[in-house]
Amino acid sequence: MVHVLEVAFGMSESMVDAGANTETSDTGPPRVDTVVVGAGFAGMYMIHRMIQQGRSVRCFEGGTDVGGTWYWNRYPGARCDVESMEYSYDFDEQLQQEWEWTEKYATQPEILAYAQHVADRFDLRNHITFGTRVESAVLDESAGRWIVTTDDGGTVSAQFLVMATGCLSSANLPDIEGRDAFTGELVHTGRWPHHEVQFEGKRVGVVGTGSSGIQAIPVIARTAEHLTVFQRTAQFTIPARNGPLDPVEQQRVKTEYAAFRERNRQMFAAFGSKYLRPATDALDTDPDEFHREMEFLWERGGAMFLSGFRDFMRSPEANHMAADFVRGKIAEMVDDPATAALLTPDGLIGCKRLVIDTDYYVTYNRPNVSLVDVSEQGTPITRITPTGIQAGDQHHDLDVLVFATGFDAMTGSLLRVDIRGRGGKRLADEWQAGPTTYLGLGVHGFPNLFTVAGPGSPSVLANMIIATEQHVDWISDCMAYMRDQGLDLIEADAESVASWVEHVNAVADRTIFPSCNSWYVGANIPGKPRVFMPLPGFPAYVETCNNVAANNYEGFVFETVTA
Ligand code: NA7
Repeated sequence: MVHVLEVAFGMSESMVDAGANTETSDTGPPRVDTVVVGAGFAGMYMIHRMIQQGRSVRCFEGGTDVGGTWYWNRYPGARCDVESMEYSYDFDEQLQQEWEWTEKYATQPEILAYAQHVADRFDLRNHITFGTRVESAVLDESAGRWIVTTDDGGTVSAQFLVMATGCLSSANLPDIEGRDAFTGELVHTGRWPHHEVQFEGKRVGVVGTGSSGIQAIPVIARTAEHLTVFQRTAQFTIPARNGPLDPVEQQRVKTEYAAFRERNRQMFAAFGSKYLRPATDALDTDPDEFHREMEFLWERGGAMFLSGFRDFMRSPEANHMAADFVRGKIAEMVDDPATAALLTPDGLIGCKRLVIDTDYYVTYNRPNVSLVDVSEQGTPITRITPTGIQAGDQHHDLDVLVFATGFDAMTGSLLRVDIRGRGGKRLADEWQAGPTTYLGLGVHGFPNLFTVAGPGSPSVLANMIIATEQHVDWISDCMAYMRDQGLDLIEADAESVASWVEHVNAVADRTIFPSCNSWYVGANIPGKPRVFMPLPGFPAYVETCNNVAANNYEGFVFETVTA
């Protein structure tokens, strides 16, 4: 079926079977109820819900398989920082009972295998056109439909357009002079090739020390002849303490999976309820007691490190206490004091997304690893040469160059599609000063466009699978409501958008998050407007979404299209 679609799009835009359950048309492009962009975890579940509702759905995916983030980020050491028993779908009890995870934190290949299993189990592939990107989506206002055009020249008309394009999917490959002239192998962690990249006997350079670099560096160091890490900003990372998943623990969770999920949904970031302990404020804690607790948290490891005290994410003073503790640990772990000093971050901890690692800092004790400071105070990279990197006066000879330089987060992939709503207005223009949404789900002027994990929703500040499931359920329920009520179009009201943006800022301003130069505020992309994009606090957000739905989708406006 998919093959028919791809071929037919190239030949004629009408009278084609655009895949499972698709309407045909003799006057225009093939019609479906819903177009989904992206076949990561969000898109896959969206397809499933559409099938359940008996709707025709067509998903376009740039990759050759499902998995999204876990399809693209196949770099060595890639691993989730949410524990396996929590980083999985909870919409199907049988699915969560039958899947067996092997490690506390799952590797990329295991998560990808899980995504593939879900695609097969729920028969999703028939509805996905792989290797095809959506280039534009233009609203036909009179018909109330989205005309979606793909990079193979195909066009499809849809009532609903669901952007499941991912928050960390538009790779940021810095435009450094000479980049394309490098004669060795040049790769980006977020676009890792499908062939095996060889490090053995090679001089490897890694640019970037965010989560991707920190995961890849210890693994590459094991085989590379020499590894040079180019660090612009030091990053805080906490030991993951990963290991095999205890089968008894896995079984115990499965005996009460629904309740376990529910407890996690009540957590700030929708994960980690099993680590909940009565928390106090660091500023009110006796210094010895504080230190004991910090040692405990460090030994436990993992992303819940900063939940140990209630004021870490609210009070800069308390946060500094946590940051100083970790700075002390770095000094203990790294043998060479100069290297330790370079690896020690200034400022607040957790303000940029906290990284969790396996053997990161101690990797710098290896004789085949060196660290180069490419910050303004050090020797910034001036250009890439055919044989390496020029930083300050020094040329570093390299055979393989790994860019672990992150993503144009949250809006990058959305805006890569030329989306035009009412009056032909472009989403990219409307968002020039920063993204504005209602609930992170709808945009004024763009009826029947839904963004899954869009800016203004918890998204990257929550367990992503759970956050996207909540969005997909909300969107699907909304579509069902519209069908029941005979409504064709839904659009976020301009005032609701304005007050939602204010709300997101107010909530974020009660935390330390907006204060540093992170990808949460778009600071990693030159020229990107500085706006804090995600909304902290999953449970309160879900309650708001539920109330909006219960109040007949308050803040949205509905319309009926008369033919
Ligand atoms: P991040 O966290 O955005 O990290 C990117 C890293 O690349 C960071 O250290 C950057 O330094 C560095 N960078 C970016 N551009 C350059 C240039 N031009 N020169 C030198 N260094 C550069 O991306 P990740 O992929 O590691 O992680 C993203 C998320 O994915 C992560 O938070 C997890 O949620 C999973 P900077 O700090 O900007 O100075």
